[in-house]
Amino acid sequence: MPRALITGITGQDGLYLSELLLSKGYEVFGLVRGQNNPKIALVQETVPDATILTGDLTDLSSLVRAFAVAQPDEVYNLGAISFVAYSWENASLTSDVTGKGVLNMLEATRLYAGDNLDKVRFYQASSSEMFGKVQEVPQRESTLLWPRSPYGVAKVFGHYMTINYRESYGMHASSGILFNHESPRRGPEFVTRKVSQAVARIKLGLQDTVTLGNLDAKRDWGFAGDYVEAMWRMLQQDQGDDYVVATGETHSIERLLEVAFGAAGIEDWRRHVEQDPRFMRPAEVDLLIGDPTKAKTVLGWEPKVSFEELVTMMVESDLAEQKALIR
Ligand code: NAP
Ligand code: F7E
Repeated sequence: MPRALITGITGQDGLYLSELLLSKGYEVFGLVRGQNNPKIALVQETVPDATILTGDLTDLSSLVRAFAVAQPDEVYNLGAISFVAYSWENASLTSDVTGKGVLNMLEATRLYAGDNLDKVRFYQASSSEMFGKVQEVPQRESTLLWPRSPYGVAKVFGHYMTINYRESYGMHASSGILFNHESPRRGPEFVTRKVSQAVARIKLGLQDTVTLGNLDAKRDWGFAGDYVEAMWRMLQQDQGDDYVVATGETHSIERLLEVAFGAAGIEDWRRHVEQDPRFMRPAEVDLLIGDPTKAKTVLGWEPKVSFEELVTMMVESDLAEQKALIR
């Protein structure tokens, strides 16, 4: 039975990846931070067969202990402070967790493997935010990185550190440059879920408007359930490498609003949307669109859920959740 250690198991991707690996017969260990993390219950309910270990990405000794217990064949480093807007207000913490946390995980992996680095494979959750002020359209593995937020800068550090461990020590280390991926499990602070939750509540008469920031930004949005499959496929290759994982389509926030309100049968979305500079960012990433050719040709990976299906899935899930809350 292969063994996997996942950081960030309480997050959106951690839950989908745990489900995928358990369905493939893996023994799954998930790192959870804090002395009484409220999301432990969610993990236990969603993936009861996963084993929870305590640790924090900023505490190397806790990671070394987690490796000793999990004895992993595969390591998926998904843990991060992942909300871009928050990263300006907490730049140092974001650098420690999202940036230096990757170095801690790579070191813990190297210490665990000792002279036998072949025994473990490493996945780093890199991000399209690294492209920031994009230097090429669409963005691919070779596109120059130009991050626009402390989060993006921290991810660039983790990305290059992963490549450096591959080149310095011959570690089987892969960096998945994933474009935005969403689901009903997406945190409510991110724009897709903020919109799907608001649409559900507006439809049910629980609120009248939603307040957003920049409606012109464009993102390449896919379904998180599809994207964790690409992570796993990267670690099944003979060599570690870097891969862009994206749909190859881009949509504006305005288009997101049109599709989300439309899914609830509300045609005139503009009547329900307000804007507030509070939700604008000091430096915006205007356009992201990925070229997933390498993932398709090398990994045999393709997204299955379309943008419209994804948004409809999220609105329907939030409608069911909100209805259950008012019952
Ligand atoms: P998420 O839902 O925000 O989950 C982040 C996870 O990191 C949570 O489990 C969180 O634990 C954990 N974490 C935060 N600080 C930690 C610390 N100090 N030590 C250990 N764990 C810590 O993020 P996601 O959407 O699943 O994304 C997974 C990874 O992919 C992240 O690294 C993210 O930056 C990256 N990524 C995401 C996307 C996307 O569109 N979703 C795209 C590209 C890359 P708590 O529950 O305790 O906070
Ligand atoms: O913003 C605009 C905002 O917060 C998307 C993370 O998973 O994907 C995610 O980062 C866009 C931006 O995601 C609101 O300005 C407008 O242009 O949903 P988001 P993100 O910043 O793209 C990348 C790939 C990651 O790696 C990250 O971890 O939407 N926007 N109005 C808004 N965004 C939010 N959150 N809230 C608004 O009210």
